[in-house]
Amino acid sequence: SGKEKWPRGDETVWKTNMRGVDADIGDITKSVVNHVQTSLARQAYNLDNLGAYQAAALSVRDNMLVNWNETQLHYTRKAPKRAYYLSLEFLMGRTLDNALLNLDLKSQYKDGINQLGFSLEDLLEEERDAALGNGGLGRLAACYLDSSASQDLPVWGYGLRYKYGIFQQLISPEGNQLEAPDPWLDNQNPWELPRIDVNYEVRFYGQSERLSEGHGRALWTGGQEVLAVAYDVMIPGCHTRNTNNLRLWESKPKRGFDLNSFNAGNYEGAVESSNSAAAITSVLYPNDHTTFGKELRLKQQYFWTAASLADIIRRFKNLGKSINEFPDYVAIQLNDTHPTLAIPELMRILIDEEDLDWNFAWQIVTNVFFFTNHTVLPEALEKWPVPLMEHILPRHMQIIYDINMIFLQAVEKKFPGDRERLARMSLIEEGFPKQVRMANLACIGSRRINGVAELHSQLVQTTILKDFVEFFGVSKFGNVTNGITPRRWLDQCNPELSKLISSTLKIDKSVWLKDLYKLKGLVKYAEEKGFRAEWAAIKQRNKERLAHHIETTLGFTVNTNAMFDVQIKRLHEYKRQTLNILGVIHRYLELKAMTPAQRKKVNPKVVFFAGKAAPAYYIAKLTIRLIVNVARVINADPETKDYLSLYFLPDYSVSLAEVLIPASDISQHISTAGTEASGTSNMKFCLNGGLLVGTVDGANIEIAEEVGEENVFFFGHLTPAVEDLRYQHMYHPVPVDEACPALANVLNQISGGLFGDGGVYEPLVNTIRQGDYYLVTDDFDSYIRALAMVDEAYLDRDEWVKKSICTTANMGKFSSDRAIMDYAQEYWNLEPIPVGKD
Ligand code: Z2T
Repeated sequence: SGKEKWPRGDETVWKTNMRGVDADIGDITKSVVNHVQTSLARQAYNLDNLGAYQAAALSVRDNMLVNWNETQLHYTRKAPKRAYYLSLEFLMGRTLDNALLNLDLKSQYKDGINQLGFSLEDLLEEERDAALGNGGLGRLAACYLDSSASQDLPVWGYGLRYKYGIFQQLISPEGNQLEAPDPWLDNQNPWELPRIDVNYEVRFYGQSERLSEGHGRALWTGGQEVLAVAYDVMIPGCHTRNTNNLRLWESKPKRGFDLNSFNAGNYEGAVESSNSAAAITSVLYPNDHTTFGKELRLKQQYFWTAASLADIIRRFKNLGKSINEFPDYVAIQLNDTHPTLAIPELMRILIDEEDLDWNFAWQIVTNVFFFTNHTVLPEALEKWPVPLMEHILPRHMQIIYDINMIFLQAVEKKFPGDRERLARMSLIEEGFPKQVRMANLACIGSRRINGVAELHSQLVQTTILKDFVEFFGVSKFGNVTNGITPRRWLDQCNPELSKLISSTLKIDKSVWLKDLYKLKGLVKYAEEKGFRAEWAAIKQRNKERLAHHIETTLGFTVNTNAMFDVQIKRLHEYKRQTLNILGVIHRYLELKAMTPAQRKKVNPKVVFFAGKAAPAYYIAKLTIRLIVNVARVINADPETKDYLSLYFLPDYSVSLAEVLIPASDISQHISTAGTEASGTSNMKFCLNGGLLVGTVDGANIEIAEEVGEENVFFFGHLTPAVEDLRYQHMYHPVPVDEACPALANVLNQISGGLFGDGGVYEPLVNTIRQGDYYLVTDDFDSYIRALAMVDEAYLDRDEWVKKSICTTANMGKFSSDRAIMDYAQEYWNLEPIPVGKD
C-alpha cells in the first residue's frame, strides 16, 4: 500500500487540504463561526445555545469525518477480516462530549466556545439523547462500538434508524406512567450522514416457487418492495484515528408512489402503501423482556437483516474473492435472537442467487454467525407464528423447514428414537398456531454461542440450550462477561475522579482508560488519609451536582448530607423494585416507631428510583405508582423526612444515568437469583466508587470476585434454591404473615391505605401474597439485614471510603475493551488495524 497512483487531480492540493480543525483556539473558533454562518445561516445576533451547540457539533464532526474517511480507506486497502454487530438497539446517548474526549479536543473547544460567548457545559446540555434502545442490551451495543474503535478493530454496527426512539416517560399526578413519543430527530441530527446512494430493495410477501427437487433453488416474486437507505454514524475511538461506522437503515417507499394504483385513480391507496413502507422504521418497540408477535416487528427484523447482509456481501464482493472465502473475511454477531432471520436470508442468497448447493451454503453460514443470548426468562424467548412467517417471508419459511428437516435427521441419528428430544430441539414448536423458535435457529446456525456473565452462560448451557450442548458438544458454547466503556462511564461522567486517578497514579488517562487494570495501583492509596479526603470530597460534589440537577429540573431540594441509595433500571418483577420499595416502607415504619432521640442516631438516607416500564406491563406500572405515592407521603412527614426521603426521577436515560451514577454511595442489583443475565449498571456504579447491595446473580458475582466479598453487600437465596422455593409457593403455600411477619406488616399498611387508596395496589401486593414467583417473601428478611449492615458500615466513614477506593481499583476486568477483545480473539478471529501506524 501507499504506492497506488493518486486517483484525481493534484495530489498535494488534495492532501494538504484534507484535514479537520487544528487543535488551537483560532482554528476552532474559525470553524464554529463558519458553521454558524454557512451551515446554519445564522449570526451572532440571533444565536441561541441550541444553534451554538449545532455549530460546535458540526465543527467536531468535520474532524471525525477526516478520520472516518481515512479509516475506511485504510480498511479497504488492508482488506482484513471484519466483524459486523447486528443489533436492533443502540442506546448511544449524547455524542458531543464523548467525541471531544475521544479526540482529545475538549479543553480547546471549551476555550474556543468561551471566546464566542457561550459555555461548553451549557451547549452539551442542548443535545438530545439518541435513545434507540430499551436498556442494557442496547447500551451494551453502544459500549462495544466505543471499545472496537478504541482498539482499532474493524467492526461496524448495523441497526435501524427509528424515527421515534424509546418513549418519553411522564408521571401523572396520581403517579401513573404516561408515554409520549420521542421525536429525537426534530432538531436535526449533526451526527448522522445520509447516504442516499447506498440503498437496497427489500421484498415482503409474494410467492416462492421451488425450481428443483430437494433443497435447491427457488424463485421469490411479487409482494411489496421497500427501499432501505443508509445513514452512517461515526464512532470515534479514544486517542486513535480509527473511526468506525454505525450504519442505520431507514425505510422508504420504492418509488414515491405506487404507480399502478395511482393510475387506477386510487390516490389514497397509493399514499397508504407509501406510508406502510415508511412505517417499518418508524418506532422502536418498547418491550424489553416480552415478545408480542406483531407483524410490523417481524418486518423490521427482516428489513434490517436483509439490507445489512446485502451491504456486507457487496463489500465482500469488492475484494474480488470467491464466495467460499466469505467466513475468512466476515464475522457477524447476532445481538440476541432479533437478527436471526439473517441465517435463512444468507442461505437464500447463497442458494437462490449464488447458485451454491445446500451443504456448501450451510457450511458458509455456520462459520459466519455468532450468537449472544441475553436472558433465560422464558417469556423473552422469541417465537414467530408459522402462518405469519409464511405470509411475510414465504421463501424463508421454506428454508427454515429445510434446515429443520436436515437437522432433526442428524439428531435422530445421534439419539435414535428419542422423540421428546426431537420435539424440544425442533425449530418448529407444535401448537395452534405452530411457531418458529428463533433461539434454536440462532443456535444451530451459528459458529459459537455465548452468554453474558459466568452464571448466565452456565444457565444457558444447562437449561434453555441443554439439548444443543449434548448434540454439538460444549466447546461451541462460551461466556463473554459484559463490560462497560470507561470513557463514558468514568472519564466523561466523573471528570473530577478521572483527574484524581491520573494525578495519583501519575499515568496519563489516555493510558489507564485503555488498560483499566492499571486502576489496581489505587489500592495502596486507600491507606492515605489525604487521598481518602479527596476521594470523599469528589463523591460529595457529585451528590451536590445531582441535587442541583434535581432542583432545577423537578424543583425538589435533596438532602446532600444523607447516604444516596440508587436503583435505576427497567421496571420488571424479576429486578424486584418491589423488594426495594417495600424495604423503604419498612424503614419508614421503623422510624415512625422511634423517639426523636432514637431517630437522631439513624443514618439519614435518600433513595432514588428511575426506570421505564413497558407500556403494557401492568404490574410494573403499578410499582411506579406505589413508589411515587410512598414518596409523596414520606417526603412530607416532618417526623422522618430528615432521615429518609425518596424520589422517583422520571424519564430515565443515558444522560440521567451519567449524573446519578457518580453520586451514589450504594446501588441496588437485587434480582431473584438466576434471572438477571449480567447487569451492566452494577459495573458503572462500582467503577465510580459506589458500593453494591445485591443478590448472588449475574455479574454481581464476578464483581465480588474482583473487588472482594468484604466490599459487597450480598443477600438472598442462591440460584439452585429458586426452583424448589417456587414449587413450595405453588403447592405448599405459607401465608405471608407466617413466612415473613415484617413483610406482612408492610403489605398490610399498603392495603390499609397509608399511601392512598389501598385497593389500587391489591394486584401488585397479591403477586407477593399468592404465588410469589420472584421470591420477595423468601428474601425480604435477609434483604433488610443487608441494608442494616450497609448502615453500620457507613457509620465508619473512613472504612467506607477505603471500600469505595478498593472497589474502583479492582474494576479493571469490566472494561468493555476486555470484553470486545475476547469476542475478537475467541469468536471473530479479528486483528486490530490501526490507522497511520504503517
Ligand atoms: C435487555 O436489555 C437485556 C436482555 C434482554 O433479553 C433484552 C433486553 Cl432489552 C432479551 C439485558 C439483560 O437483562 C441484562 O442482564 C444484561 O446485562 C444486558 O441485557 C446486556 O447483556
